[in-house]
Amino acid sequence: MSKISDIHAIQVFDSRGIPTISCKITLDDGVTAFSMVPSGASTGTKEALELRDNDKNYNGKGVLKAVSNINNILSSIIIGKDPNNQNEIDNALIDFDASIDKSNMGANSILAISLANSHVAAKTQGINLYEHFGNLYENITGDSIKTSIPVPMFNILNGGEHANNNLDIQEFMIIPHGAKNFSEIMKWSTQIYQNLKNIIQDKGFSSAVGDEGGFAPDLNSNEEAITLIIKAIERSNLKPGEDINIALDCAASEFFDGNHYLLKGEDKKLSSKEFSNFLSDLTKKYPITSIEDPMDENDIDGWKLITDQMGHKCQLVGDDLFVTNKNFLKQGVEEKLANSILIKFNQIGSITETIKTIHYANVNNFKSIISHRSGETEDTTIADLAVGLGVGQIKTGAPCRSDRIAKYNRLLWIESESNNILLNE
Ligand code: 2PG
Ligand code: MG
Repeated sequence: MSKISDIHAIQVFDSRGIPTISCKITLDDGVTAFSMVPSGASTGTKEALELRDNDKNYNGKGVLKAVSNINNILSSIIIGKDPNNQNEIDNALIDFDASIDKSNMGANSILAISLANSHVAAKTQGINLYEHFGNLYENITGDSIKTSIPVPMFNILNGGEHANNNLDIQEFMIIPHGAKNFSEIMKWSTQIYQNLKNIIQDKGFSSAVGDEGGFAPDLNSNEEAITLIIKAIERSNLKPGEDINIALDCAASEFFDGNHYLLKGEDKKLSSKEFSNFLSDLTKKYPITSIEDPMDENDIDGWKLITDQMGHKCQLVGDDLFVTNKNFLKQGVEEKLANSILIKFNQIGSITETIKTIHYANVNNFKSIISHRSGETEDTTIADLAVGLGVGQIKTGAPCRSDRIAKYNRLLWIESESNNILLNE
């Protein structure tokens, strides 16, 4: 078996021009692989710590300390190990860091190694990365998994922290659930995207895009955003509700003042109950089948209330609420908060822990959605993760901008090369 012979990291830049880490692992048989780490803007407070330099360079956002932790400290723990033992490698890094939130070495340093290791392990075995992730799931959890191509949620209108406009809701997404395969999904979503662009321009709004590639016009209300999307679907000769559903990510922690949800764009100040009713009314008028972070991450009573009110008919996704952490998910399962979890590996900081969280969700009938961050790179690992673990859903932005499209293009290749992997139903 080949062993890890070298690890080297450098500082690179993400889709917002902010520093991040890229890591290269070399094996003694000469095989090499790279990783790049993503970064969020609307982050949950309980996420693992992303180590930044906080000095005068790069507005404090440099990651040179984290890079040096890889090159000068963590490499010595990992060199000589068998890359196929992802579990052992991740645990060695986590144990060495020894903090709850990976704040000693930085979750970004640990994840950079964890990701690069999964790539190099797949390469040296001569298998696809998604196959390797499927094998890892079975080895780590003892349960089997069925690979499948995920149905995406395309974020075609951006608001909140991801855009400089007046929309309070962060993401307005389309789910092409009626398509027969992934190629058709891309055909439909790009058509809708282009039609939405024309509709926005015809109304005299700017068609400049936000951080995740969706348009970011100043509209009169959050509801207007949904009506424009419905128009774009119909202009594409597709049927809202039948071919295409709608998903929202409220990222509600960003507009909760401790007591109320403040919809500044439409001058509304709503209690948890009123905001839950506001969302419930939208689901009655439009084919909205998934709502992420409809409540603030600490508004546990609000989460209970909305899960009780809508959990039986709508996917309610905990992102900031669970931060991909099995312990917080456990609390959610026990207290009946949400019914699904958003999975972002940099919230927890390693592949092994990500797999364990997804396994816990599977066992407890929670759905998992693999997700990008608003700060992304050309790294496409999440596409393979979604396929290999067969979770059925992915969100990785609009069908626009290479940092987003790279993941969708990877899924097109997987579909074209593996006839036996079908779209998740
Ligand atoms: C989210 C994500 C990704 P960020 O809230 O779901 O869309 O945004 O990476 O800024 O946390
Ligand atoms: Mg979110």
